[in-house]
Amino acid sequence: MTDFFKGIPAVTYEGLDSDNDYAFRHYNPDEVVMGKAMKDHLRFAAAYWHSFAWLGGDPFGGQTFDRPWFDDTMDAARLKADVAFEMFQILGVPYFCFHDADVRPEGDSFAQSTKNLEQIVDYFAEKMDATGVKLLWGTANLFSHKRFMSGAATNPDPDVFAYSAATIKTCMDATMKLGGENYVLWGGREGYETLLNTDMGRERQQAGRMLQMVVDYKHKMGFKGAILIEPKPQEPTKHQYDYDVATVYGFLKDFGLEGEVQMNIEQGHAILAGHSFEHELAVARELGIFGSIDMNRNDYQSGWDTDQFPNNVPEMALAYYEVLRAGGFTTGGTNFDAKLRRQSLDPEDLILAHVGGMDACAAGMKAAAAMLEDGKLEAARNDRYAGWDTPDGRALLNSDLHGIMQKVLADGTDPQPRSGRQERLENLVNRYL
Ligand code: XLS
Ligand code: NI
Ligand code: NI
Repeated sequence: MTDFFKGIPAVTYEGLDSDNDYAFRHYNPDEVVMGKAMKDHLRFAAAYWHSFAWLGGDPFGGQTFDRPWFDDTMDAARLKADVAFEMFQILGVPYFCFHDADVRPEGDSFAQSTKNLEQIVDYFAEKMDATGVKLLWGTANLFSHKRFMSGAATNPDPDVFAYSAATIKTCMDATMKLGGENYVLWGGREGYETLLNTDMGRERQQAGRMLQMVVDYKHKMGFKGAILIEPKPQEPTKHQYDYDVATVYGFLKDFGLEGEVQMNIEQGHAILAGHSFEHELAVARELGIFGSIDMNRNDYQSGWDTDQFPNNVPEMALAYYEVLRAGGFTTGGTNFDAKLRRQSLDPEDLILAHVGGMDACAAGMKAAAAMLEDGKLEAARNDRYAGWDTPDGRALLNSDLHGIMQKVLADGTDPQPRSGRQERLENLVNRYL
């Protein structure tokens, strides 16, 4: 045991009447909701990078956090792992997620960085065995080091493409070895700053080829998990190629990968793209590519990714409603890709941020389940489209313009507008919160 979280108790469910900061008021892991335990609906994961590798900097100031593992040595990496697993246990999160760069020191060569990663992977394996904590997904950080400043797969320099491909292989190997349930690719610096120096056609081809190689390797190594792409419209580059779910779907189609790759959808990225979170979830569901979620929250006034812990239950209810309508998670889960504010210095802040986030998700999920089980919202939706379920409605899409015109003339078709009943439905949703 380290003494980082000294004095902080394991967090358990105490229910709505509890006044204890270190208790869940909604998240009751074994409570059954719609035939499934809450922990299996939500599949919570903690993100290594924001919780343990982020220094607390912003564009105007550097490090604010003071953590005993902020050092580029293997000993520090092991201490960081010790503390991370202590947090997973305090919270009772079943999963975690990491990038290579979060967990191991950068070596002075590719070979050394790989060796460092392998050693930490062995250390993780022991800790996972001892605690039962599992890996939701692994990923490669192909954006922080300056070698990636002009992109990874989309770099104008083929050496960077090669370095990136080799790095992805080591991270897929690490994920496989730890029994990870998914492998994630967020675009990082796959985008551009100015068209004046950018060959967009080449960059797209390079990105497509890299993704094909990832999928080939997945099959070759026998990885049973899902490959997930995480769309984001801006930041760090001005124009990110993986703008949103619909854009990524077009890209997947182009490279013949639509049956191979699913989406990891982040709330904050949806907001930056000018969408709601539930829009992105619904698009992925309708396209059959829903995978997992990164559950942070964006500030609505800022134009960047603020990665705050979630606390808005009504929004989460609508998001989990779409997740439940998609059939829930299979390999995916709810990853907190969220970070503290840089003034939240204390170890307690890190625990309480997760407690609040998990509870807000649980409350949202329960409300979503109640809405779905009651069926009033779906009944109203079905009623709105009921005309399409009549014999005439069904025949329409198999007809043609000429035939339809003949029928409109024969029937004297004269459509009458009907209310969309938005306010009534909004009132209905509020009853579940
Ligand atoms: C950045 C992304 C990143 C991914 C993992 O905005 O959210 O944290 O989740 O590379
Ligand atoms: Ni993000
Ligand atoms: Ni993310």
